[in-house]
Amino acid sequence: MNNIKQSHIEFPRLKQNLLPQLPADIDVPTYDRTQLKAGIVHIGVGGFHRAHQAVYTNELLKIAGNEQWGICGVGLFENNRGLSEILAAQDYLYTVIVRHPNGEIEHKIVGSMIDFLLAPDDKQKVIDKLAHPDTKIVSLTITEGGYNINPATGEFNSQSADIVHDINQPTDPKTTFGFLTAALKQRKEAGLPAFTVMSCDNIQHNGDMTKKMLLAFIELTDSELATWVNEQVCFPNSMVDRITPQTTAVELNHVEQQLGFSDQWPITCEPFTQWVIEDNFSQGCPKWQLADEKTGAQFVDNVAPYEKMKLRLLNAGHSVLGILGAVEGFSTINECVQDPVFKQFLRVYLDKEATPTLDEVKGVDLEAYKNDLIERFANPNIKDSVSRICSESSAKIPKFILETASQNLAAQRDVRLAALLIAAWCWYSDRQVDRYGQAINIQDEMQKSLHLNAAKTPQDNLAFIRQADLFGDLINNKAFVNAYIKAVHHIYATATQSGIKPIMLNYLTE
Ligand code: CS2
Repeated sequence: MNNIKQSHIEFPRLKQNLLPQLPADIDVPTYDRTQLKAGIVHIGVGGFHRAHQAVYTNELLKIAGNEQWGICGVGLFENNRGLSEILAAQDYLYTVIVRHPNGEIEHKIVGSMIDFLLAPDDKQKVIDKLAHPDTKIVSLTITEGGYNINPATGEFNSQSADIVHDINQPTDPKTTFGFLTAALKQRKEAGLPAFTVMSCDNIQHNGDMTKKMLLAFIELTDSELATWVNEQVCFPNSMVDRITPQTTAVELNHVEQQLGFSDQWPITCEPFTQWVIEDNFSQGCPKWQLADEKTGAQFVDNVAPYEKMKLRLLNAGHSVLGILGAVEGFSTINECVQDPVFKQFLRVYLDKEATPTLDEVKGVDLEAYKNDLIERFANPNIKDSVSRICSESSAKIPKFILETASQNLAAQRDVRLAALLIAAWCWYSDRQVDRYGQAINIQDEMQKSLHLNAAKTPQDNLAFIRQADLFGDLINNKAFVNAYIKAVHHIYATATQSGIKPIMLNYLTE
């Protein structure tokens, strides 16, 4: 949450004892929160978790007998301090503002979170919480970049500074893997059963991937523990979906003006929500499917086709709009998709490049899914920023776009639109401005190297895609290289004068 103006409070603060006084049309927790135990510890409490898993859990807790499934949030970084203080001041309650395309708004106070620990304050306390007998599930939204995967090889990156630190100082961890390992070791030594590690990040096979990364980390120091983890810890795969823009001052003001109280970190999100999970838990799991028959989670044997569909249509679609939109000077995703050229380009990308790589998804009509997706992107009341979508592109593009492109190349199918997207990413990493010369605020762990490599273009046309840690051996693929060089020429020749739309249009009519 950036740039939120802290208001000078005249409004009563959201707190447990305020709930009985709230207007009847606000959906409030009806269960006794004092009875909840933290069966779930969640690492990475961002907007998405609070609009998704915490909401499903909130609905579940309304059904008697589920008191063991409260959530304790964990923030690993100093920059989670603001959130930690806000949640503590609000008895861990917060408001979810669901905005429909027709302007209708629903308000919900979520009560499933009952505690929050900030790791920099007391790391052992976090380890003890994870190792507590009540903790049955440790869930993660640590972003695509949080898994320490080398995007080109798919292997664990054991060289990163924080990982090296955690290997050398296992009782003073910094990374998720360090904390999980310390806690699992403690559980093993205490004779306690393992918890489930449930990734809720946008990564294909997110459970399998988490298992692979965690085991690779533990193997570096304790192969006996690795064997125990391999045998005892379950890592369900899951597909998660709900568009949740960053909170801005608009939402704080909305709560004050419309609801009459102060919530210093409400969440806004779209009405659509989906969660498909494998039923694979070390110590049972909440019956999230019972939460609400309309929006309950779906437990399935194989999540892979759902994940692939979502990553390659929704997340890739976001990246297509976001990167090209950033060059064009758009600031929100709905603005992008309301532009007919962008909308058509997106649809052609989804139909011609993404869809041929998808497997059949039981019970899902892909045409309807894509139509709905475009409507979701166009929701004028969800002002999802282009900068949120473009943030950490170096972790997203390999997963959202390049895996699809590689599959298309192997099958000798077209990759022109993906190549244009990568060329646009190169141009904006190089120039760091939009077509009008307005600075683009790029947030990316790899920003420096992206810029340095991109800036060698157009003298060295291929410098950007020569970054093997992002693009693997794509540089050796003639069909991709040809499409990419062509796209680079177009963008570098005309983006500043006439923007990217004429080029996109050209690609659609060619
Ligand atoms: C977005 C996702 O980060 C991104 O680029 O595509 O955050 C997306 O909004 C969510 O996955 C929606 O479920």
